[in-house]
Amino acid sequence: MQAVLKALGIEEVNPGGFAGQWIGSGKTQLVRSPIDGSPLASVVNVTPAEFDAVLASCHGAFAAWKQVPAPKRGEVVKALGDELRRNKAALAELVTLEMGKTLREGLGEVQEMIDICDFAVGLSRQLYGLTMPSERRQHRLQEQWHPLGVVGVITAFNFPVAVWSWNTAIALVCGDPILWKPSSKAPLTAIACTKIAEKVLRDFGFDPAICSLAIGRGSDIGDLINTDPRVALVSYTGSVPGGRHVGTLVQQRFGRHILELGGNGAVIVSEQGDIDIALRSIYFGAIGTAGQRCTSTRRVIVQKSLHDEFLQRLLDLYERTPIGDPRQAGNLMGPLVDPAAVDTLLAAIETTKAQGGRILCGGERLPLAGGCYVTPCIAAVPGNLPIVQEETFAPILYVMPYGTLEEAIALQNGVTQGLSSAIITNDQREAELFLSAIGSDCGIANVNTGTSGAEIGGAFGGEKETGGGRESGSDAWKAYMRRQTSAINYSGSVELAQGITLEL
Ligand code: UN1
Repeated sequence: MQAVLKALGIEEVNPGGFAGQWIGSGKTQLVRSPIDGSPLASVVNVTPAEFDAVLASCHGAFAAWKQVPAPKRGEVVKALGDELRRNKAALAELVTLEMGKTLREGLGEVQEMIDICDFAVGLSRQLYGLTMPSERRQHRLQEQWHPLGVVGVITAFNFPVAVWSWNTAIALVCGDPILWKPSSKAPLTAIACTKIAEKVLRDFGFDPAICSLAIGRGSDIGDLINTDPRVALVSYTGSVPGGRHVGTLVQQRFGRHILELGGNGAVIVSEQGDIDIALRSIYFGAIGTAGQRCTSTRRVIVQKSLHDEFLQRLLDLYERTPIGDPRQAGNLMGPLVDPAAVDTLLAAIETTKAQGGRILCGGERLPLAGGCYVTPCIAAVPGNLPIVQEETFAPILYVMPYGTLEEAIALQNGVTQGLSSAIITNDQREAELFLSAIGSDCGIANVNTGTSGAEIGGAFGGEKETGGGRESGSDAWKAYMRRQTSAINYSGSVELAQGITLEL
């Protein structure tokens, strides 16, 4: 553990702000590992005045950064990717130590960071604008994409480094500086990443404040980000109530936001599907990251004819789940992030019972090594009970039966969130219906693979109360840039659009 902290530049006490230099004199918090409660290191939060210094330097860095040619900015992101490759094992282990996901998932998370850097390097030469035919003679109509400004990135504990990288790699090539406010539950990984970015920026001779950091509470530091017009775009990952708050504040000042809020992932298991594929996809989707992904599988909607057999096989898998220290390769499930998360799960189980659900397995506290361990839970429910509508950020999986595919799609869509969904079927008509305009209403709709584990190449995000934002690949970069449309007249005379004449 000490070797990992040392390799990533984490000291016993760490300032939580980076404004081109490290600052922090606010409240000190001791970060403990959910694996066994052992102390990792302390972080000193920034005060509101220090936050202002962070934002001022980040905003100041924009003036020069936006003038660097995009492919040159891409070279910086390429070096960032290389540095992440070098630090992959250490960073993954720190993710595991700090928030408890298994090491193999930690490695996957860092791989996502490397992948988005590679994507962004290519993107740095592909920030394409369009030219359109003008309706006027000897005119040209075009659009260009320009850097936007400071991107405030507010991240959650569950993907403590990948979500920063999706935003940062893209924002950097787009010419935007980044101000990161990580979850207070995962500040050490944020310090480690910022140190990596600092080194890369310094090596190139760029202002390291391009990748700034401000650790502090959402209610003070978060709101300073939300309300300050110097932050052009706020990219927020978190709960639905949190997103409603952020979105409202940012909208009041006509800032931009990308909201990545709650999910309620469902998998439809058709009798036309491969049951082994269904089991593996659902199992990983539900217990992976101990059910703490926004893309986690929370609901299984299974065809009546195979309901009982499917459930039995899933229960067998659940009961064999190796739970324990997430650094040990044999364990598939580590702890929840903190004791409060355990309490939330236990409360959801009681509510499920009270609302008529049946707990079929799991949902118990495991007294392992002083950590926040639970057994993963399956509940049989008749449909989307009120508790099923809620995103309980823990390993509780609701299984419900369906008759026709139309009923299954109605169940899948019958929640307020709209992030991720999947169908397991070998019937092309079923798959196409699920993907059609009258199919899944989610931002992610998969066929024969689970709800989580999205690749960075696609745009990531969802509809309804998930917030509508898109991050990561495809053309999500456009949210990080300012679009400018130009009409250019080379005719030597004035011609008005829409056929309007001007007699002088
Ligand atoms: C999240 O849970 O906030 O699709 C992000 C996935 C990951 C990202 C999840 N690539 O599960």
